[in-house]
Amino acid sequence: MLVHVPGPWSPFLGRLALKQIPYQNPILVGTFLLMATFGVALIAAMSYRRAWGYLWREWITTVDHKRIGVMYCAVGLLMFLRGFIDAVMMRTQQMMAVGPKSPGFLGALHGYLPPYHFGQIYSAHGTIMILFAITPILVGLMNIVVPLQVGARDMAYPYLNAISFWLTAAAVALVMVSLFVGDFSHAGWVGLIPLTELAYSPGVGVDYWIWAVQIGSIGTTLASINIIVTIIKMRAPGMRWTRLPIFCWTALSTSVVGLSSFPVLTAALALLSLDRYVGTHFFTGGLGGNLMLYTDLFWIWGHPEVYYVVLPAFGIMSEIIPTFSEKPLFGYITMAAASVAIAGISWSVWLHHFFTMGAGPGVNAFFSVASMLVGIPTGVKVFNWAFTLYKGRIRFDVPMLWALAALALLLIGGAYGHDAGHAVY
Ligand SMILES: [Cu+2]
Repeated sequence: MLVHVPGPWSPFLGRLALKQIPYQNPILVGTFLLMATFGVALIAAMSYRRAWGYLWREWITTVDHKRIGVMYCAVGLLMFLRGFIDAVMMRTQQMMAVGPKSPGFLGALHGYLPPYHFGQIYSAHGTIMILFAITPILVGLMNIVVPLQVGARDMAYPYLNAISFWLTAAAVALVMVSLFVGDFSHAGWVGLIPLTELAYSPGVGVDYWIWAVQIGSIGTTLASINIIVTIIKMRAPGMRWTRLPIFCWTALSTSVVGLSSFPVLTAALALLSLDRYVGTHFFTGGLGGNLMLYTDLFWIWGHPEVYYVVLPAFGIMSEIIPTFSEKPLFGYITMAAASVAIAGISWSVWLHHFFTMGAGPGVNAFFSVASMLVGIPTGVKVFNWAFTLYKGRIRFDVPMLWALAALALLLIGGAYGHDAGHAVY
């Protein structure tokens, strides 16, 4: 475990000191050596192929929506790998640690990860998978597809699009740096309050988490603005709302959700930063602070974020199922309306993430009923997909198999009482 004693402050490095580098942890040192070797090899290969100029001109400085989309997907996939490794580490730890059925691994009663390290992996896994894997992959896909589907040359604001991507990339870089300098938050991906307060987490981990999430969510807010304006203003002549491709309907709904919810997260994290850096008491227990205020603000973003990641996925299904059934989509209007309805209802359900926190029976009842309501537009979608399949000439190609599996998963998840989005939470 790293011991956090604030060291002397210097103008250039701040409080950064050698002891922030976890050289006593063999897992992190091993990971660092592996990544450093890979990095050096990559730099050498790039130099040998004289690819730096090409990389700079064609990718790093590009404002082309397809290239930015590809880079979003690449970053998302890379972080998906990182999140996957985190998951494997958590599961192997649970396998090896002592429990009712396991006597402990090779005499090590508590597995191979110290609790503090496990907490970081657990928090990094959640943060990465939701904010830096699924979200960038879907934003990347919308970037590639939306301008093509509405018949625009590019996004409405190509330069802003590049800024959105590089903000996300910077946030990802912060998360990766936290592996080797200092540490990452151990307070879960939701930033459990009051664990994220300075008194309980005096180290730099929570600060890494705040800054990474803050920068990344500003990038996603800007991306949402871009997609909304592109769909509203850049449609080809003659493309009325009833002719908008169905994926664009979900992209539009999801971006409205993103634009209206990410700023709440930005505000919540800004208040948390004030608590940590300035000594305010927005979320601390005493001195007038309120723990539930943070939880409310976080989930006012957190729940709509569920739909931010599931609506474009619904859009993908709505494109694949008609294509591989060789029939037009059944119930286009209701499908578009269902996307908008899901986006709307996503606003009134956030409290179902903390029913036991003591909001009172009336409030809990309201949020239970509102949560059930999401089932109606989602059910409309499932029936529309089913009727699209009905009497279609179905081709079981790979995309169709994935779409059908997603449909099955949606039904099973619904039967168990989880709505589509919460299956991934
Ligand atoms: Cu929820």
